[in-house]
Amino acid sequence: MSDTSGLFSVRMRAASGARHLSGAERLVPFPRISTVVQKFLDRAWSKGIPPDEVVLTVEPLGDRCVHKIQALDLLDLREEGVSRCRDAASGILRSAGVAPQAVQQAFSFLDRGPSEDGGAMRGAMVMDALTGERLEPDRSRGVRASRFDWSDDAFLSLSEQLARLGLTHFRTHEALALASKISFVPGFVAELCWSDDPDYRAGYVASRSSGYVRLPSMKDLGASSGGRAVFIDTKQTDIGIVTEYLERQPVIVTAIGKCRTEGTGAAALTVS
Ligand code: WAQ
Ligand code: MG
Repeated sequence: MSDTSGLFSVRMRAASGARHLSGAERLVPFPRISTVVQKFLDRAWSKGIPPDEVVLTVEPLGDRCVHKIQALDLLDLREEGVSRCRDAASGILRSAGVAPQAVQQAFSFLDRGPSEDGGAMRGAMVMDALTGERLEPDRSRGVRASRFDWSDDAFLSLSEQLARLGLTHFRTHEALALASKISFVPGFVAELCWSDDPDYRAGYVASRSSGYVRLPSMKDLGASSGGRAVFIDTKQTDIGIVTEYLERQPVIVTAIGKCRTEGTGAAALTVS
């Protein structure tokens, strides 16, 4: 082992047959790898369904430069009920420049299960923000963002801020890092996400102008469909550039944005 000073990308994905069950992602120095791997293994087996394959990858970043970014601001929008949450999400996506038909397409794919067989994908859909056309070459896998993490300091401040808002689930921390990386994709317009886990109903929409807007009920309890849609402006970028950035560009979130909450009433939300 010659170089233990640099960072390593540690990744996990668990599957049962062709079905994606879970995945996770960290960027850590060498001495932390074994702890992270243990946590990932626990996580792979913590789902209701035991995986029949778990793939762990440990990869040095080498000399590739790491982008340091600030997290998106987080707004916890305490909207009630699936239809109000979805209306708020659609409004924010449209204000960010996603055409109504593209918004509608994304919702219907996420409701149905965006993979070709109607299940969850490992990665995200990448959609033309104007037409809703899906651009990812493999429509069963999607494009999986990788090589990102919080810095220790930023993670601590975030945990403090989110705890004040009553948000303590690891998914919120992970999703905010991922959404922040995605928001720096060249030609990025907006993102829509909710979990494919039947017992996790929260989701979010994100754009550079709205920040990360968390919504508590994007689907009914027990529904196992979900996923991510990344909307891009195809005049500014293409799927090759987007995929390279999402999969390969190392990103550390070193600073947090503002974190706040707002009661019901999407109309009160101003998105510039
Ligand atoms: N890159 C691209 N797409 C991904 C990635 C990734 N690294 N990880 C997950 N996905 C896609 C994939 O299609 C999954 O099926 C889908 O997203 C959902 O992933 O503030 O937990 O890990 O509390 O189930 C929203 C957080 C939680 C709301 C999202 O997603 C909050 C969540 P999950
Ligand atoms: Mg999941």
